[in-house]
Amino acid sequence: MNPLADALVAPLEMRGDAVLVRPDGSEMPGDVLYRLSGRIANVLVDAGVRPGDRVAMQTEKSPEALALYLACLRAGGLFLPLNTAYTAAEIDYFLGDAEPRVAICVPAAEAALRAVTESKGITLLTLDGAATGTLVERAAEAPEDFASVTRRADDLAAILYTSGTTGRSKGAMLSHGNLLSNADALIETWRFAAADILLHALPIFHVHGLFVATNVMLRVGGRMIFLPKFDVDSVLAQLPRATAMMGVPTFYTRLLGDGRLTREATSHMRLFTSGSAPLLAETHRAFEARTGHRILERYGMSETTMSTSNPYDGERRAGTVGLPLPGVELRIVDAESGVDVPQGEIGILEVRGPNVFKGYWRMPEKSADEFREDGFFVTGDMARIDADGYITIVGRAKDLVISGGYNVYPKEVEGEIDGVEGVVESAVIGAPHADFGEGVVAIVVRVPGSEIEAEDIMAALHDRLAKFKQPKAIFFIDELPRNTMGKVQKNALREMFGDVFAED
Ligand code: MCA
Ligand code: AMP
Repeated sequence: MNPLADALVAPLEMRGDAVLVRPDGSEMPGDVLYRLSGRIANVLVDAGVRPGDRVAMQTEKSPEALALYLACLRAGGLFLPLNTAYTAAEIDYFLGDAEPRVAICVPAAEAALRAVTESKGITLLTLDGAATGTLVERAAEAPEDFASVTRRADDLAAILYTSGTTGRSKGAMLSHGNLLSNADALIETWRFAAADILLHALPIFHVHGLFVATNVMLRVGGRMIFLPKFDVDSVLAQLPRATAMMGVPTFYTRLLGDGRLTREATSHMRLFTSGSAPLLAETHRAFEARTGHRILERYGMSETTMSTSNPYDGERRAGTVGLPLPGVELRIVDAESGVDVPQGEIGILEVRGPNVFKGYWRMPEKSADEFREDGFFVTGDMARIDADGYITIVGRAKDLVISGGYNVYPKEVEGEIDGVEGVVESAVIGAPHADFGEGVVAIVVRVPGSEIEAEDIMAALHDRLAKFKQPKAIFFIDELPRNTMGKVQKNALREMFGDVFAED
C-alpha cells in the first residue's frame, strides 16, 4: 500500500488517453507518464533515496517535473518543491534545513548550486522545461518497472516551505492522508469527473497548483492542459477546450482586462475557482457580468491544504470563502484567550481535520505553539462566520503580504534591507495593487549622512531575495512611527503609503 501512489499513479498504467496536453497540442498519455515516473523512481533510488528522504525540485513546470513528483511518491520520498524565483541564497537555506538526498534544478542554476550540494552530500541533477537535463538522461537508461514503496496514510509525502512571521521559513509536513483526503473532499465539493479538462496555468511548486489542481485531476482520471505559466493570450486560446480553471485573483483581474474574455469564450467552462489571496467582491461581480460565471472562491493554507469552499450548487457568495469542506471543523476564537467568540464576531480562525498537517519540519516547539491542546491549528487569519455558516476572511493577525498569490514575509525583507550599508532600519508593508492585490512597499530610515537611494537598496537585494519579494516602491523617512511599547506601527505606515499604487 502507498496511498498516493495507489490513488494517483497506479491508474495511469492502463490509460492510453492524454493526461496532459501541452500548449502546442501535443499530448502525454497516462501510460507514458506512468512509465516515466517508474524510470525516474529508479533514478532516485539509485541516487540513494530511501523512504522518508527528501527530494528537492526547483525547475520549470513541465510534464517531466510532474513525473518527478509522482516518482518521488512511488519511491516513498518527501517531495520538496521550490519556487523557481528563489535565488541561490534562498535555496541554500532550504537545502541546509531539509537536507534532501537529491536536488533537481534547471541547468542554468547548476553551477551556482554545485558548491552547496557538494558540501552537503546532495546529488544534484538537472531538468529544464524542454525535457532535457541529467535527470531525463539518467531516466532514459533506467528500467521503467518500479514497485511503489509501502507507505501508510500517516507517512509524510511532501514538505512545503512557508515563511514564518519570525522570518525563518518553516517546512510544513504533509502526509499521504492529508493530501488524499483533501483531493477527495474537493472532488466531491467541486463535482470533478473523468470528463473534466482543467486549464492548468498555476505553478506546481505550491499547494494550489500541485495538490489542489494535479492531485484532483489525477485522482479523478481527468485531463490537464498544462501551460508552463499563466499568460492571458494562452489562457484565452485554451479556454474553449477546457471545462474548469483554478486561479489566483490576479488571473481573473488580468483576464478581465482583456476584451476577448466574453460569454462565448467561456461557454465550454463549467467551473472557475479562486484562492491563495482574497478575491475582491468587485472582481467576482465583474467576472459574472462579463461571462455569466460566478467564480467559486475557496480558502486554504500550505499547513492545512484546503479548508473551506463556496458551494457548487448553492450560493457562491462574493467576498466570502464559503463553508467548511467535508470532514473539516472550523471555529473562530479570541486571539488572546483562545475562547470561541460569539457567532458573527471577528476572531482568529482555527482548523481541525484530516487536511491539517503534521507539524513543521524539525521545529517541534514551533509546531506545538501553533496547535491548541484539542488539535485545532491556529491559522493566523482573522475571520467571521455568518449565521448561515459562510466564512469571511477579514484580515490577518500575522504580518504577511500576499502579492499575486505569493506570500511575502515583511520580517524577511526587512532583515535583508536592514543589512544594507547606510540603512538604520526598515518596515515593509503591503499596499493595495490593482494587478497583484497587494504590492510590497519598504519604508527605510537612512544612517544620518548616508545618501543611499532606492536603486542601491534594490541592487543589494537582487541576489538575496526572489523578485516577487522585492519592494515595488521604497520610501525614506526620518524615523518609523512607534507605539509606547516601541513597536513599529504598521497601520500608521499603511495610512501614509497605502495609496502608492493607486491609479489616478
Ligand atoms: C511575478 N512578479 C511578481 C509576482 N509574480 N511580483 C509580485 N508578486 C508576484 N506574484 C514580478 C516579476 O518578476 C516581474 O518583475 C514583474 O513582477 C511582472 O511580472 P509578470 O510577467 O507580470 O508576472 P508573471 O510572470 O505574469 O506572474 C504573475 C502571476 C504569478 C501569474 C500572478 O505570480 C503566479 O502565477 N502566481 C500564482 C501564485 C500561486 O500559485 N500561489 C499559490 C500559493 P520584473 O518586471 O521587474 O522583471 S498559496 C497556496 O498554495 C495556498 C495553499 C492556497 O490557498 O492556494
Ligand atoms: P500559504 O502560506 O502560501 O499557504 O498562504 C496561505 C494564506 O493565504 C492563508 O493563511 C490566507 O491568509 C491566504 N489565503 C488563501 N486563500 C485565501 C482566500 N480565498 N481569501 C483570503 N486569503 C486567502
